[in-house]
Amino acid sequence: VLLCTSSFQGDHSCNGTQSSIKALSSDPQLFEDQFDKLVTDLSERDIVDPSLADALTRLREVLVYNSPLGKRNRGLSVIGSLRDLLPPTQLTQDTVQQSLVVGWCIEMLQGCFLVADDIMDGSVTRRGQPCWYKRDGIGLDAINDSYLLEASVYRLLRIHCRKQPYYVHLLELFTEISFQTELGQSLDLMTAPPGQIDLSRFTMDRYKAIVKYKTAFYSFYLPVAAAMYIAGIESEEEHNNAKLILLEMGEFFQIQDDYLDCYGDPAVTGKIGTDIQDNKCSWLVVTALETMTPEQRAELEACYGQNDDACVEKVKALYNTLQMPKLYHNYEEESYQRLQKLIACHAQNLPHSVFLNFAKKIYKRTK
Ligand code: GPP
Ligand code: MG
Ligand code: MG
Ligand code: MG
Repeated sequence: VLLCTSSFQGDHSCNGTQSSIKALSSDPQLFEDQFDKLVTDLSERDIVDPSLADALTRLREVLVYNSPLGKRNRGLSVIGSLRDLLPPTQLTQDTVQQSLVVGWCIEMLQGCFLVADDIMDGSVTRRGQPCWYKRDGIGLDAINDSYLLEASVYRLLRIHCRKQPYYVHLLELFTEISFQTELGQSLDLMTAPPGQIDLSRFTMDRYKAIVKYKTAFYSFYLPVAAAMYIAGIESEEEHNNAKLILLEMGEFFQIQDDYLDCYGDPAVTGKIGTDIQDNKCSWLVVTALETMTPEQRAELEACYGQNDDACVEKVKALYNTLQMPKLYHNYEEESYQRLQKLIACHAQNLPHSVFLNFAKKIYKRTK
């Protein structure tokens, strides 16, 4: 047995002095402050075998490169949602602490997915730096690093939450949503086989299935559902209401991601688009196909899915001719209105601010 896990002490909370100082900080600051401690938990706590030292150094590097540098919307929305769900008098320091940890678990799960996704998509940069697998000496060893990020999620949940009544709910939530995301990634990949261009595959129905599973569950339902369980809200009906709204938001978020893949500024998004080269079933290609002439379709057929700059430029020129930025902005406005209605009709007992705050962060985003 290499890992000595028998000495897990269960939950730990910070001491009184620290708590009262931290109570003055903003949530993003509290969240930031937590990270180093979690890296220490993951790489030092309860691991006594000195022969693991090199592997633990690697684990630390993987965590530091791949979890804290994103926008942190997912991670921060656990504590954000919890504050909307519980009155301040019912929110203890320990619960705040646990929700920050769960937020980092979501950021680490996201890191696990992104490290793997960048290999599968052949991407070059992420969050303004080389993709992890592109770093010198890393390559496909990044596959194991992606597993390390996933294992980190469950070790943190165990260390910090295992005595809590919601622990099993969180475990089931994280495992089920990971499975859904992996199914979505399968759909994404099999709809984009390299070198096999078949535009008839790119339907809006297939598109919606891909994005619901690969993005919406883990990015939107997961953080809010986690906060609901922490707040003691277990009712299936309440969860289904939240899911309905959050999956709609997630669909919009991935449509934005697809739009930014082509039209975003890599200096702002931190990543260089690959969807055209990768033959992806992107919102742009699906929507463009709905309006183009047979001649334009033939041109697209000849250029899409080619790893060739001139071909990519031809596809982009076609998108411009078809006024894709205008179609996208119309869609964004419509989607925003639809979402406001969904919130009004389906939020029911849940505070609308849970959803409105999330919506505020994503509409009109540029990164
Ligand atoms: C986003 O797709 C979806 C994911 C990152 C989920 C990956 C899931 C796995 C199980 C690995 P994307 O490729 O459009 O994202 P990006 O544009 O950020 O590369
Ligand atoms: Mg990708
Ligand atoms: Mg992908
Ligand atoms: Mg993308």
